[in-house]
Amino acid sequence: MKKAIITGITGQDAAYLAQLLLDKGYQVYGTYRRTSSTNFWRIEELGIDQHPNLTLLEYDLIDLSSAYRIISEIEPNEIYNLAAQSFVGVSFTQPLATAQITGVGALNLLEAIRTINPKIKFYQASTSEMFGKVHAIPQNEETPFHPRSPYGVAKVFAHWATLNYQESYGIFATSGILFNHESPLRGKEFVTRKITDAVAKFSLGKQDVLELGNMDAKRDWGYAKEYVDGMYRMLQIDEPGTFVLATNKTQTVRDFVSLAFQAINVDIEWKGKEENEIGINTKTGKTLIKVNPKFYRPAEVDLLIGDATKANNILNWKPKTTLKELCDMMVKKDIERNKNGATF
Ligand code: NDP
Ligand code: GDR
Repeated sequence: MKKAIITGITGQDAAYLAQLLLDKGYQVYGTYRRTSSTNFWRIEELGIDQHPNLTLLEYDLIDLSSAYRIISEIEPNEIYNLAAQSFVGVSFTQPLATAQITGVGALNLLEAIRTINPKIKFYQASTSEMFGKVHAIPQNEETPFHPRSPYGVAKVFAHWATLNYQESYGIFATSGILFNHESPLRGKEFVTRKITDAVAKFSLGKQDVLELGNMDAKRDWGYAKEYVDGMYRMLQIDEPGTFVLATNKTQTVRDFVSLAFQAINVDIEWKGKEENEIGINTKTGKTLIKVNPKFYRPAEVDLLIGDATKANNILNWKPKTTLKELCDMMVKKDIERNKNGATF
């Protein structure tokens, strides 16, 4: 039986990846950091929290000694490093913590692998945020990095550390440069879920106005469940490498809002510009969306659109779910949760 460690089991991707690996017969070790109220709602929703082959372990990415401990105790075949301080906005207010967790955290694991067993395969959760300022469209494995946030900077460090351990020590260390991927398990601080949760609340008469930041940002949004399958595939081939996963389509935040309201049969008309922009219900004339500059970031990533040709050719990976299908799925789930009084 293959053994895999997945860091960040309380997060979106780790929950889906754990489900996928359990289905494939793996023994899965999901790590979480100790907090006063650890929340396992995602693995509970997927119905895998009591799975006999899933073990949950305390582990903080910044604690090198714990990396040694878990790797020597478990002797895994594969490690998927999905834990991170992953919210770009927060990285501007907590840049040092982000550097430690998101950047050095990956190096801690690589260093433990190098000394304990260099045969362990390692997956690093890299990101399209590393591309940052637009230098090429669409972005692929050859596009230069120009990160625009402390989060992006920390991820570039972790990405190069991964490649460096691959080149220096022959470790099977792979970096997946994933573009935004969403799902009903997305955290509410991220814009898609913030929107679908608000739309659900509107439909139930629980919210009047939704405040957002930059409406013009363009993102390449895919479905998280399909992206974790890409991660798995990256560790099953003969050689380590770097792979972009993306849909090759891009939409603005404004487009996503319109799509989410369409899911409850409300059409939005947009008026004004930048901080004066509002979104109005075409039937009632009521203002549903306002811009609040408090959600703006000191530097923004304006446009992301990825080219996943390499992943398609080598991994036979292709995204299937459209943004409309994804958005409908998220709104539907949020309506159900809000009806049931769920807080997550
Ligand atoms: P989430 O924010 O949902 O999950 C992040 C996880 O990291 C949580 O389990 C969190 O724990 C954990 N974590 C945070 N700090 C620490 C720490 N110090 N020690 C141990 N664990 C910690 O992220 P996603 O599932 O969306 O993303 C998975 C990975 O992929 C992340 O590394 C992210 O940066 C990256 N990524 C994500 C993309 C996306 O669109 N989703 C795109 C590209 C890359 P807690 O619950 O306690 O906060
Ligand atoms: P991102 O995701 O920064 O791309 O990082 P997020 O959903 O936070 O922002 C996407 C875009 O929407 C704009 N925006 C808002 N964002 C949030 N969170 N809240 C708002 O109210 C709001 N209004 C507008 C943002 O400015 C931005 O342009 C995600 C994370 O999952 C990272 O970990 C991952 O690496 C990248 O995707 C790829």
